[in-house]
Amino acid sequence: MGKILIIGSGKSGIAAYKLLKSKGEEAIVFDGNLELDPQDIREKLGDEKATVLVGRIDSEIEKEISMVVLSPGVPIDSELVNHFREKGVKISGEIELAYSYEEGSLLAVTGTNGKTTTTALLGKIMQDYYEQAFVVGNIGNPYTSEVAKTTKDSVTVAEISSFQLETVDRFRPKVSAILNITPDHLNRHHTLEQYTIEKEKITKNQTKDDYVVLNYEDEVLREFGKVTGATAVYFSSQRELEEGFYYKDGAICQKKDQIEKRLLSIEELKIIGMHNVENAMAAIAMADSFLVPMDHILQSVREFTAVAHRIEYVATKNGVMYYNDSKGTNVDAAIKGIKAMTKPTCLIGGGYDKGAEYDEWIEAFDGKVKLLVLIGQTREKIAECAEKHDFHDYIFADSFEEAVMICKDHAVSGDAVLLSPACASWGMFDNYEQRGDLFKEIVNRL
Ligand code: UMA
Repeated sequence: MGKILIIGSGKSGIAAYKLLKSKGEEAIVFDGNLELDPQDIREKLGDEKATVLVGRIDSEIEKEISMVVLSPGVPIDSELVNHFREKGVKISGEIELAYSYEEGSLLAVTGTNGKTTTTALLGKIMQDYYEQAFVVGNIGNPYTSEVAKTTKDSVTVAEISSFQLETVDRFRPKVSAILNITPDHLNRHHTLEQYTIEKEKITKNQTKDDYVVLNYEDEVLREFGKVTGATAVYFSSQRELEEGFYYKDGAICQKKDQIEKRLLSIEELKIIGMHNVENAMAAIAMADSFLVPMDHILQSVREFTAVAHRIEYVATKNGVMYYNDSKGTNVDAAIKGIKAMTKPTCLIGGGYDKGAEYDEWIEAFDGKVKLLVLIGQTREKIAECAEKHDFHDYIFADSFEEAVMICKDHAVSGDAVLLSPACASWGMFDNYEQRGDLFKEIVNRL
């Protein structure tokens, strides 16, 4: 066997290298960013002798490569990847690589929104009940960094993005979930149809012995449940189902063999908003399909608190409440952010352009947004869209710090300030966590 080329020296690439090395494989790390220093990367790899290439790959080295492992951020149709594909080199992804070493059971969550909260909640349920449970994937902890510790009795809960699903091959979760599908990442997947195909790949190798938890209120997913190879389990926030999990009269209910059970009142939840009721139902349905006893599941659900950067309360300054929803990286997520607000709100929006349309977000303002402060690459595009919807109370800020200060100056006691940008952070930040952390830091300094 030749050498394995890992593309990308971020979190996933580093973890993939360490895993391969521990398994006695010969790996090389490549990163396309010319500004990176190979020595810094070797340090992160913890291997002074590692072959690290930045910017280009020598033809001598190229000849030895028998497989390429992509980091999630690397598009499968990029020039470099196409080049290797044309040469007949096997292309895989970091998730698929990790899965090839999985010894225990895997549960996997995808969807446009809610996947981090659902994964964290399901992870807590599993960690409370089983001796060994890992929480990995898009949530920020690469699967390759944990998989070597798995055993036949361990349980792994993975958050899987559409990027990561592009390269799955044998990946087969015992229980999967697709929470919802709304337009996101269209610059990478090009069309909503292609994005949907990527999401549905989470069930690619599942059989009727496996389960897929689906949102009944998403028409595409409702139909998908009829054709998928896995056993479909539905949840709904809108109606009573003949079988499955649903919200009714202030409670999460389950119907099985025509018998309805009221599982818990939503007042017992520490996470707010109907979207979180959906996330809780999905996690409960997944754990139930995995045969965790319901009383254990519900105890963990009652204890679970919100994930950072998701409508996270930061502080109250001069009577103004500040909320960090930096994870509102697309229109649908940001709609949930603004919908959760009950006060006049100064809203910070804008960032990296993923090719989205902002109409539905502006419509969701619903008279609550007193000022929209726009930042980043998308600010003109959002302003044009706001004009179209007769919303004129916006302002441009040239820096993130300035945006927060403008909000501070305009908000009066009783108002709220919300960072929920409807855009990715790239271009101004490395990731949404960094954006949210800076927001919290500035607010706490006020
Ligand atoms: N790079 C190349 N060539 C390319 C593209 C990137 O060399 O064509 C290099 C970059 O120069 C950089 C490195 O690859 O040095 C970055 O790799 P990456 O973008 O895959 O980032 P990682 O640090 O490995 O983080 C990835 C996920 N990032 C993306 O999907 C963009 C993280 O999800 C995930 O937490 C991590 O793996 C865990 O394994 C973040 C994300 O934004 C949170 N996800 C998107 C989302 O949630 O919407 C999908």
